[in-house]
Amino acid sequence: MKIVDARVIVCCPGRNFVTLKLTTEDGLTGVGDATLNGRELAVASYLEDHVVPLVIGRDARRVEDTWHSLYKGAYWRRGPVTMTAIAAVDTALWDIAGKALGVPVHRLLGGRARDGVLVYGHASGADVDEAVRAAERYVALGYHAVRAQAGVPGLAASYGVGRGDLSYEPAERGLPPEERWSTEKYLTSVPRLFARLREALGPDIHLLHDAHHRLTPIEAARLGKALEPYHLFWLEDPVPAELQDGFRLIRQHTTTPLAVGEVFSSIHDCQTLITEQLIDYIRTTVVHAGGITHLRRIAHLAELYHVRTGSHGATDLSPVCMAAALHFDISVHNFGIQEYMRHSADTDRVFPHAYRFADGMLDPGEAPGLGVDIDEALAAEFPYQRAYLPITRKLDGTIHSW
Ligand code: KDG
Ligand code: MG
Repeated sequence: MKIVDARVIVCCPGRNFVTLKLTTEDGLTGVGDATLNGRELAVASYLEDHVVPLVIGRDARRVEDTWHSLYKGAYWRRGPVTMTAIAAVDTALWDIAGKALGVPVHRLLGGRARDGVLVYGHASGADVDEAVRAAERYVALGYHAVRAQAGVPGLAASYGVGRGDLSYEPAERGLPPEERWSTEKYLTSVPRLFARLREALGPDIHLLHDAHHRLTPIEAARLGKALEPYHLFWLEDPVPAELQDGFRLIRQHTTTPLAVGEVFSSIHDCQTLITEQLIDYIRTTVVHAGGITHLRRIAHLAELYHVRTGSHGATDLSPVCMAAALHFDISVHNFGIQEYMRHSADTDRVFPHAYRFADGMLDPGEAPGLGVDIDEALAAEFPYQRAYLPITRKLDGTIHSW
């Protein structure tokens, strides 16, 4: 089953997406997400210039062999650009494998291990009142888990705070906007938000929060302790994870569960955090961590250490990634939760998909393959637009992690 065509499609139905589409000699097609927010064209070039010539003529059935050939064959290993490109090929091959056998991909991954995929939505507001109202809207929509972010008094813009609807999109057209940050103001405001949320929503709704890599370990420890009375499902990205020793310090101080990994691209990025049980949830996802093949390896390692999965699922991961994530989520034993930010109506039209939301859960469906496609004619109506994520500075002008 030779691959005879490989196309890289870049489109912007509200935000930029890069999609790889493979076609086999018998006319089967498979799609893979290759979107790396703010650096999209680097992955498109990696695929077009270096990977497409390698996959044409390969046997589409050799998923594992293709993964290792692209990983080991490049000599230069890991990194988000490389691993996103490999993920796109891997995802498309799993899609083809399912279609060739007439079964959904989750059947090839061991079948359904649960009834549905628990997801969390994004509630945010300019202040605590608005964020609480947004969380109540999610609960009314049937969500059992809600991530909450609120504007920090004294700061003009805050990470995770959207523009009044149910979605949040940080990438801005043109050059990156700059935001200001104060750790002191943030640490004072977050416990107030969660006190109000527990009061409003009661004890059963799962509450999550993303610190977005902005704290030092001792600051994160203070936040984790302050949030203990509100029993969060997780505190995400408390510190930048390059220095993983920081997590040991946080762990010594708080029982608030920790999640990390959306910027990781390889099992080697998570190995210490998992094997030393320094985290509770690993957030690597299909598109940025080498595809379904590599994500399963990470999940199987994590299973041995009581670490569960919680894949990244922001709007910059296309519906192709979301579909692949759901086949993984429903089949892997140590699944924890899946992030679910609803895509725009235009994005949903460009990427028709079989997955459906009901009662706080997503289901990947039973369509052969991944159950997702790209409407290329429609995609062509939404050409690429330069866009960047914001840059953050402290109040005195020093650059800080966004
Ligand atoms: O591209 C960056 C976003 O995906 C990221 O900021 C979203 O942190 C995020 C999350 O948890 O969804
Ligand atoms: Mg995050």
